[in-house]
Amino acid sequence: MSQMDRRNFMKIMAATSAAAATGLYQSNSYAAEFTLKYANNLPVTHPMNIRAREMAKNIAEQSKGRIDLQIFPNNQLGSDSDMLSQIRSGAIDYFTLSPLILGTLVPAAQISGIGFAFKDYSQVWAAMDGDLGAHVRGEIAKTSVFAFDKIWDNGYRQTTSSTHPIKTPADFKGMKIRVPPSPLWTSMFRAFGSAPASINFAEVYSALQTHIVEGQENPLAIISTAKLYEVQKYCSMTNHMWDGFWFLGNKASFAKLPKDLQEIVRTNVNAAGLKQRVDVKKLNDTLEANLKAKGLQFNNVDADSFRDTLRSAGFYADWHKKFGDQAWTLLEKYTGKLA
Ligand code: X2X
Repeated sequence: MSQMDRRNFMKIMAATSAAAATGLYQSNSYAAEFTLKYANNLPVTHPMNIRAREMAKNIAEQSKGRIDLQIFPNNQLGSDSDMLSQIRSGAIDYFTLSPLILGTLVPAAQISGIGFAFKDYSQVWAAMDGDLGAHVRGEIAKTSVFAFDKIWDNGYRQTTSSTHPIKTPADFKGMKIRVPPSPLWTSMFRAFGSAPASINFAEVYSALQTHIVEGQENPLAIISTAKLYEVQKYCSMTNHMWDGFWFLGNKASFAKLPKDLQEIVRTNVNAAGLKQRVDVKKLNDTLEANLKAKGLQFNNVDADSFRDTLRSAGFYADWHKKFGDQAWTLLEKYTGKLA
């Protein structure tokens, strides 16, 4: 090899392995007819990205290479707020987002995040695969984006802190806690008397590390894969809400695909979502011992006292009014009476 060739070769090798390490690299040796972008906010090791990579491979195979679904994990394309703008405009084709953050665009979508609403997963999937989910997808479809039928899982959310454990509702009083950008999240922690700060997930690790906030709340699979245990001391199993990820598509982009390719995408997104639900639940159910070994101190709480605090603060009554009787009845059809 000449000096020049060698330099180019090394450059290409470096670029290739850097791309592979970040999960950006897609091994298509030919140009696909449709190159589509799917972006998300989670680390490459989270089940969401593991199942997404498998899904992209299946889509490439089943479409005989006509679709190349490129994955941009870990906020590579920006924060959730940035990616929400990108999918609205069509700069990206697919995006997974919490129903509550989607609430900044579609307020009705937040209803699945009402505190202490779903007692267990049988209620969650009955509601989200049933009439409540259908209602929300109908509201989302009034915008430039749509949601695939099967919502992906995030899990029941737990509270971490660098200052003190949350044992009773009073421990939330005055706490500087990061919440994702969403009116419902802010309202819920105000009802607990906390001082919530809206911060995109992309900034959470550094916000905790630099003590801009004391704590945050997320399912164990995220506390683990995003290594939040490195900058937190306590983990309180508050289970204060279930959260998922709507798999969103840009309508105009999807409409450009021939019907057979639409069907391949739809089938694979929904199938991967069902597998991801199983993976996420398993991780959330088994990570406690692992995180304890990494130094997090765990405690359980009495959920009823937290629910009572929200009830006394008027949280359920306020949101019932905001969502309206029809939507609230759909929620309570699955959860039972909430207030
Ligand atoms: O922002 C969060 O905390 C996260 C990762 O759980 C969501 O996407 C809602």
